[in-house]
Amino acid sequence: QQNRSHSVAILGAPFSKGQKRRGVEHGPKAIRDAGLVERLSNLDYAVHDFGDLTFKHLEKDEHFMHVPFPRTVGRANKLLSGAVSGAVGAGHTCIMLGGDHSLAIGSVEGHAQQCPDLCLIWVDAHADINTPLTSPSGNLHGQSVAFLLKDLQDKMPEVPGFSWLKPFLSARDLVYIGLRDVDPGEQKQRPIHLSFDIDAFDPSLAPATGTPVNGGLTYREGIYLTEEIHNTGLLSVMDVVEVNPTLGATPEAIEATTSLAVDVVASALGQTREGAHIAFPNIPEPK
Ligand code: HAR
Ligand code: MN
Ligand code: MN
Ligand code: MN
Repeated sequence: QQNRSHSVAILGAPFSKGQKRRGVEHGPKAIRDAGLVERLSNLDYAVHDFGDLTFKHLEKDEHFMHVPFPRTVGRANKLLSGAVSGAVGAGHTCIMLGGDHSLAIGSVEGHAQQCPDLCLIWVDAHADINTPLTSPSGNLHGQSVAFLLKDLQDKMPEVPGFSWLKPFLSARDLVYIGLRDVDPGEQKQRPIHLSFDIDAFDPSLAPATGTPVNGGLTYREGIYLTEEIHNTGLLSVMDVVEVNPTLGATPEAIEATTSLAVDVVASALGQTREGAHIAFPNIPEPK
């Protein structure tokens, strides 16, 4: 468990300009209100909540091709990158609460400043690997991976707002999910960046999100994934994105989504479904 830190940094990123539906900027507050800090403290982490970053909306920010808010998104990610780099550099495991998934650009880039050998696990209903030329929507949250990959460099135009970013990730550093049989000698001990889009779950479990797609992960599948990532001992940074508390049809739908977000973070940080971290001091005996 060599990469495991006992201190966790929480970074809120209330940002929604990587897509067109408002509300996902309330994700950090909604996930905190669902009890995240208490749950992680109960797992014996020293939890440092750094609060929310403050993002500027730039007044003059024309579309680039059909991509809206390129400079605003680029600048937000530059700011986030510095914050993630600082948190990882200070020795924390970092939990970034979005916000929309365009934020993974800055989160992964800041992580890579400290851990150039990181690998990226992308849990999502979507691949988010469109370029501005292939994107059907123009939305940058569907393009995050394309900004990171060296392999796509000659397919990427220069997007205003992103001149600070040089692609650094190889396609072989990225998995979407699914490895099932790896020999011990094939395993690489690398810091893991887990980018978790809540819409990977089935909409019946995570309804409060902007682009739900039927046929998603079950609770068991999603939590199994985060449990296994915890068991590697290599989790370094985790993004939780696309929780939109204004999109639930009922308070129950919103609560289901936010408490699921807390569950995936707690599980990635070692909470077991058996409740092994809550010891029962002594089992009462009948008189
Ligand atoms: N593939 C579509 C696009 O690029 C939809 C992307 C959508 N949404 C996200 N990202 N939540 O995972 O516009
Ligand atoms: Mn996504
Ligand atoms: Mn998605
Ligand atoms: Mn553990």
